[in-house]
Amino acid sequence: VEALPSPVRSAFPTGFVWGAATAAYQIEGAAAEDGRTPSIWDTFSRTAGKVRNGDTGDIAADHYHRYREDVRLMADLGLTSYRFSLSWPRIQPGGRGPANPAGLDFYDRLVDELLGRGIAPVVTLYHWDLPQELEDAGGWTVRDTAHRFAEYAALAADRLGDRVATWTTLNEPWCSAFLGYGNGYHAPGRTDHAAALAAHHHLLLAHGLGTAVLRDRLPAGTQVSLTLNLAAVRPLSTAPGDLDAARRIDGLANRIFLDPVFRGRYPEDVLADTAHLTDWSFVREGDLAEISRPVDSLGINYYTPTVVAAAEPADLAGPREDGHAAELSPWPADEGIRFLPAEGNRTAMNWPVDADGLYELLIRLRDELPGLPLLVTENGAAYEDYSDPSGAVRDPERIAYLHAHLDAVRRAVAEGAPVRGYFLWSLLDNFEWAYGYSKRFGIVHVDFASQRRTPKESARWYAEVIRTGDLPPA
Ligand code: GBH
Repeated sequence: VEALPSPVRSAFPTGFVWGAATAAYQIEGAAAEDGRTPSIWDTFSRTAGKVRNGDTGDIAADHYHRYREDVRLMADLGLTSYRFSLSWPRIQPGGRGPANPAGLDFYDRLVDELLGRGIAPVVTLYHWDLPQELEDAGGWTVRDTAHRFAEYAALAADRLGDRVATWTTLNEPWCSAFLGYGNGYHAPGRTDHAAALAAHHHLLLAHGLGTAVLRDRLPAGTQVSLTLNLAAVRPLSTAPGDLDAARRIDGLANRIFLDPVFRGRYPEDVLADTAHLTDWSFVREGDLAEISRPVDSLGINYYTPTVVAAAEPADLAGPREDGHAAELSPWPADEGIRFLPAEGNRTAMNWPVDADGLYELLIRLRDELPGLPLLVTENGAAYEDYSDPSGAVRDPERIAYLHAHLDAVRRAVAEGAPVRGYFLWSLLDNFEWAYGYSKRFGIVHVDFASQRRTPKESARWYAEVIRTGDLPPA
């Protein structure tokens, strides 16, 4: 007799990719070794007042020297894939000229170590560490940086392309543009919304030019992708002002990426909403054709939903619910919009836990981009760890968070969302950007004094999910 199909809620699809993610500046350390030059994050973290406690990525989790041990940890977890980023200033110091062989050697060794343990590498070319020299020449606000990125992509592809089957051009260009150049919470710390919109366009152009280079140089069948931190935008109510606020933020968070990449055009309403900041003359003929080159999948990073409403007149002067001062919004053209916290428990980042937002996003992408494979390239949470006398590191809230979000993925898959895999953020506690080492996202605890790694309870929980291909009873 033929086996009955298993009930839809019982398991993830066969072949589902179980991963964990990291980024170069957040874990590698070795900031001045083997020819690496500073990136904008080295400069930013050395600038007083930018990163909590004056933390830098100089040493981070020392992964540059401990990658073998870290890959062993991944193998112990049963990961089938590992998503990491390449450090541009390690591979191409200064962002121009020939490759630095010593920098490429590191990734070569890492890739071989992963493959030797049956773990598929997923490479992100750009996770925010622009070579400082390129920032000095204008950074992402100038067009040339997109061309420099394509050149860097070629150097990486030529060395690693024979063994890396999945490539992502950019991680979260929203953050690079709007936190980097809009409110300055991230490197390079500029605060100019017109510059942020130019940066946004040049990042997308870099994605398109980089995609062309990868297609050209990589073996047929290599997957090329882009990772976006799309927002699950919800209006506070169905009042027209709240609905309009949701339309505008959906435009600036989602459609400003999805329309150019997948439809070859910028959304008219976003162009109109931002017309007082820029005339968009940085968009040249042919750019949108470049930007909309086909990709093989879309990566989505999701942490918490975005709830918006029309601002009451009194709100316009006061501090925002999300803690940002009104004058320091990352969003260009968000005048008159109020950001509110979603319901739900808060993580250590103060981000509300709301797994339905992930489900909603995956269903939306199922409907709007039919047939495009999706990857959850980041999802996870920062919490305090509790050590018990046996030395175990307990993190029950993280387990609850992961359970709820993986259940959301499973529900979306059962309803036809083509989600091919899930990468947990993060494998290791690491340098959490403007929060330095004060926030821990890892399922493996890192003692930053001794660099000792201790898998948390969430790591054992995740290993069991991977082993069974299913979630345990809640
Ligand atoms: C990701 O960024 C990064 O890819 C990763 O490197 C990082 O460590 C991880 O997540 C955890 O932070 O309050 O107006 O800025 C996620 C960054 C956080 C950006 C939430 C958008 C909400 C909008 N996102 N943020 S706002």
